[in-house]
Amino acid sequence: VPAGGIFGKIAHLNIYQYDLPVKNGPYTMSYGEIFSLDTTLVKLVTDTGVVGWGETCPLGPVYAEAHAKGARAALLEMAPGLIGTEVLPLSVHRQMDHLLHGHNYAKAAIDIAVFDALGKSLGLRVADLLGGAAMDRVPSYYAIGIETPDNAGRIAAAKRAEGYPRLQLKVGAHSPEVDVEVIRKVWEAIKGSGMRLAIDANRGWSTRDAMYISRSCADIPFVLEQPCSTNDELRQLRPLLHHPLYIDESSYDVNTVISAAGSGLVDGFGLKLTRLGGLQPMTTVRDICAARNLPHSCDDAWGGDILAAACTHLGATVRPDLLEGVWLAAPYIDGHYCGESGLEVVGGHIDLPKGPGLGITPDEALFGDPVAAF
Ligand code: 0XW
Ligand code: MG
Repeated sequence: VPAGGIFGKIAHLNIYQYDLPVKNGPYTMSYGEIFSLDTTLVKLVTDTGVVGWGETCPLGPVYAEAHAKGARAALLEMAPGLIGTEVLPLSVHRQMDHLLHGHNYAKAAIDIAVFDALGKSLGLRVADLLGGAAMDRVPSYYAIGIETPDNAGRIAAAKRAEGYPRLQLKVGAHSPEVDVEVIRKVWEAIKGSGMRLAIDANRGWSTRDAMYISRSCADIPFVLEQPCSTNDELRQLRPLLHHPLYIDESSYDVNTVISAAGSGLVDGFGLKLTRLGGLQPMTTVRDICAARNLPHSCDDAWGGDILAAACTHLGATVRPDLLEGVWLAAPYIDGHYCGESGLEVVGGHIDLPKGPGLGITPDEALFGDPVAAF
């Protein structure tokens, strides 16, 4: 047994900043467009010499209550107090909560690095640490941005041909009438294929708009994802909808998931790994959803190969009939900072990495000097 506890203690933490330009950008949603993302990477080294990597990458400063510089500030706040902590998820989460209240999206980067290091110490994949993989080829889904009706239909047909089992269509930037046209074009392209469809307004509609869309498209079997901003609006809206209701942005943490699931507010979730605080809390949410038979995705808002691997490992452990897919930013990113070990979506699915931990190896030289080292 290595010195310093069961699997060693955190000896060093390096924090890196790295830019992820959007391939053929911008990435568009109801509230705006994004041309490049600012990601933060954490390299954790244990006193036994094991290295774990974590990442957090807010989708710009508006998608959620999270932003890139805030992530790094939170990590700088916690890092000194984390040195010497046992490399065990609950020990590290309790120590992080002792050092800083909230800021799940920053804590998630440490959480992921701990699971990566622990898996490497044990020779186990992260999926095995989370209870075991139910699959080795994980379904993904593709998000179509804000597009004209014809363009959206064309992209939907292309993703159907690629083998994606599910599509998400971004709406909420056009008028509701044009959004209905876009939805109908996408449905025309995929109906009969067995592909599932989510319509995601990213909080962009009023209850009035959401009711109009659901009534106008009552014949199309999609799920309505985060149509409005608050759960109060969604409680008012829910009995008036012709479609299942999923929440994403307003599933802030484990508590709001428990309330939404327990009160029957939702039929499912679009879940974000870093918003919930990392693999440890998201595994709790996975099991709450299983207890209530609530389908959900296993995503993050953006991120490179480290977040892609973390979401895929978790996604592989979800009860297959409840998994809505693992969304990756990889199709919108040029290249991989993990080189050959980087994850790709092929035929609409992602191969679960085989190696211990996350099963990937970041090319540290790409990141330059750390913005901080402890
Ligand atoms: C489609 N996602 C998982 C990725 C985008 O960053 C936003 C998010 C969503 O569902 O809102
Ligand atoms: Mg969403």
